Amino acid sequence: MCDEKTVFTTCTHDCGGRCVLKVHIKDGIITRISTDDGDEPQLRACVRGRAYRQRVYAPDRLKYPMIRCGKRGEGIFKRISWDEALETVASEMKRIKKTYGNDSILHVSYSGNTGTLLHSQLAVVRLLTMFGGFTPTWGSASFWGGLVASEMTYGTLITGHTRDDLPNARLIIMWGWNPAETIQITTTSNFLIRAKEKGVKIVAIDPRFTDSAAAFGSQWIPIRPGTDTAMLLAMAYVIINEKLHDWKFLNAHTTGFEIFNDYLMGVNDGVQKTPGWAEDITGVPADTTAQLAREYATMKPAKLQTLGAPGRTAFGEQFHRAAATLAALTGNIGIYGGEPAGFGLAPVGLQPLASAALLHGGKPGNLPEGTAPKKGVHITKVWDAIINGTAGGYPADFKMVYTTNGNPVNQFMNTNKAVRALQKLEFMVVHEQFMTATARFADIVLPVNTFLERNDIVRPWHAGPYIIYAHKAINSYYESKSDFQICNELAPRLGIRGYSDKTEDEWLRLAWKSAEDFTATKPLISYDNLKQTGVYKISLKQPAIAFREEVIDPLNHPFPTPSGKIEIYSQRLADMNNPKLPPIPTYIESWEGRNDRLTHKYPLQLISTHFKRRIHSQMDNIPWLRDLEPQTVWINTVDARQRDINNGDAVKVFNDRGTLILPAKVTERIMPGVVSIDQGAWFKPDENGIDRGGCVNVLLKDEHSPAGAFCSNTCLVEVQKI
Ligand SMILES: Nc1nc2c(c(=O)[nH]1)N[C@H]1C(S)=C(S)[C@@H](COP(=O)(O)OP(=O)(O)OC[C@H]3O[C@@H](n4cnc5c(=O)[nH]c(N)nc54)[C@H](O)[C@@H]3O)O[C@H]1N2
Ligand SMILES: Nc1nc2c(c(=O)[nH]1)N[C@H]1C(S)=C(S)[C@@H](COP(=O)(O)OP(=O)(O)OC[C@H]3O[C@@H](n4cnc5c(=O)[nH]c(N)nc54)[C@H](O)[C@@H]3O)O[C@H]1N2
Ligand SMILES: [Mo]
Repeated sequence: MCDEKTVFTTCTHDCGGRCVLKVHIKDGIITRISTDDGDEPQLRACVRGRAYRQRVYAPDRLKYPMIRCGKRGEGIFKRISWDEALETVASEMKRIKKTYGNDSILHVSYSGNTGTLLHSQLAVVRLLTMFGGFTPTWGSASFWGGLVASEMTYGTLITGHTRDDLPNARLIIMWGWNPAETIQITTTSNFLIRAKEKGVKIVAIDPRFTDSAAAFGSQWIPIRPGTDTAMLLAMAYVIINEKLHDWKFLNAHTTGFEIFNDYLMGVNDGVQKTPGWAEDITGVPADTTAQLAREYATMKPAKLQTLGAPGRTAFGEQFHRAAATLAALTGNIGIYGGEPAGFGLAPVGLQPLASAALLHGGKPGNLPEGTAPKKGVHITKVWDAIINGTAGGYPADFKMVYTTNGNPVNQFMNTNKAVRALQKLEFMVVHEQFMTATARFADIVLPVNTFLERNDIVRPWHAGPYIIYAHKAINSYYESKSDFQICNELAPRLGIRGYSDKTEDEWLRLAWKSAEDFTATKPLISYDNLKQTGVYKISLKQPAIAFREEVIDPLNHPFPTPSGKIEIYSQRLADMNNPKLPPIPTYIESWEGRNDRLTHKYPLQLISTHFKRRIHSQMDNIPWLRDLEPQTVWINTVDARQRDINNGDAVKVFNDRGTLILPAKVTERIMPGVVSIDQGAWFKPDENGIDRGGCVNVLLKDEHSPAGAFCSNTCLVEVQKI
């Protein structure tokens, strides 16, 4: 008798999408994965979700607990029992706690899985907290610049519209935004196509001619990385000079316009922020900037859409502050078809589920406002903190790292420094599905199941208006367990009582209840109903628009800032008294930018982008997806010719921090002076320490912006034919 069934679930990846996966199962084995073919808007899965069967059954998937027997980082392990593994972890943790104190345990996780119950850190954070404490990390690799800017400008992260509002715009600027590859709510591309079909003008501002520019765009404006703020300021200059700004809106809803205007006109620094001034910095012709400024001010309503890439730069928060200011200048806030150009959560309620998935363990109410919490290490400083400890000003001398849901050796910047840092540890434990670059440094590796092997509830980024119950489709692979199960079994061995008094189902029910208590979109579907139907689409009569009430009725609905208005000038920033975090949006010249003296040695700006065939480092090993597009370095024909490089040639990309070797993709889809490598390829150093896998983080500087943005688009390199 064969047993066939179809289970409805969804990826819990951190692409922000959440699509319907129909998992076809025969005798407990997945035979194929198909997707939503029901009513529009369908939640259709992308290539990664459709290929997930190859990940679950990959030959290199971890099956058993493992203990290191080679040198740290060498990757030589042997199989042990769960009992022995958990006993070893518990006794080492107790020893380290006793000898060095709880603070010496550094918890380094990230966003491998972004479900609700089992999201990233949560299971381990609970465990380590009940164990007496640990040192956490802070910051978001994704969009910290936008997060801080939204808090400072609008006083909230709820600064977005639902995607069904895209066709209501007359102009959409995709500013460093490539949703055709990076998803961020499954329906995004669908609504962009509808906008295009309606005749909406769609402009892409990006150093690369992206798939999104190709699919949706009417115009591509290439721009040098890290210089976007200059272009935004020049657009503001043109709008004000030509009296195209929305006076009524500015008077009613903003503070600090005059000070910003003085800066644009060069009252104190003698520099007028004209399109000509910006052209020197950005490489965008002055006429193009001026023309776009006029269009943005007059083709109302207009959307300036962005996520994180231009803000993942040396002074990334200035980009987001300037973008929000431009939206305010033109009155594109609180109206259908407009967009506040902020962090982007839509006002659909249910924020607790969304924020758990968004903030990687942080809470909106807890934002460190540009400064580190008392006891935490910024994600870009983890390696430095392990190497230098208290002598380097960090909260402790770290002896142990606990990693779940992350591959930081691969994904945090400066991989070669990571390799040096981790040698210093006394103990490291990693929960993983594969023997990643990070897991290779562990003493104990614990095998974890995938989202197809457990239940959860998930929803897309930006509070996208649907929720999916992710049903368990198959039993756990070999001896793998969920992070939650592992922690639950470790807890008593650590002397912790009451780690969990609930089943998985009871925890999920509780999470659902707390979301319901919070939500504005009452009444919600019941938990049991959600579990049964699988997909719950919140029906919106019209798009959800941030700041609707604030703009229509400002007296009764002030903006949640100290002044009650949109703060073009922020007193909170002024009070920080940091010249690199000025109170008005300001262009600040970047380190490792175009004018750095280092360009004599390393003349090319490197950006590191998110790739359609991976989710960060996940799925790099999947054959179907490797066939889709090879890992390459994009280089413009002009730069390639100067270096005698032909398409497909193996080239060396290098700087003082590291070297990698990849095939060159010689293309006019990237502007001259800039090269690009998709982040997430697996770090595979050869005997000389040269990375053969194409892991871009061997090149990147482990630095953050003054407010804490992850600067993965600020880097100088040279490329040579080998
Ligand atoms: N240079 C550069 N670096 C970047 C970026 C960039 O643009 N440029 N982007 C940054 C961004 S935005 C992000 S979000 C980060 C992502 O960084 P990470 O979250 O570290 O990346 P992933 O590869 O998605 O996931 C890490 C690991 O989680 C494991 N995993 C998956 N599910 C589970 C689970 O349920 N439990 C456990 N224990 N493990 C699981 C996977 O096997 C994978 O190895 O990378 C950042 N790094
Ligand atoms: N397929 C896939 N989708 C993903 C992910 C993934 O790994 N794979 N990761 C998810 C995660 S966690 C995140 S945070 C998001 C990231 O989403 P994004 O930040 O939107 O993605 P990126 O590819 O980093 O950047 C978008 C575009 O910005 C451009 N860009 C880079 N630097 C600059 C700059 O200085 N100025 C301007 N104007 N443009 C610039 C790049 O060329 C790229 O085309 O994607 C999510 N979606
Ligand atoms: Mo991210």
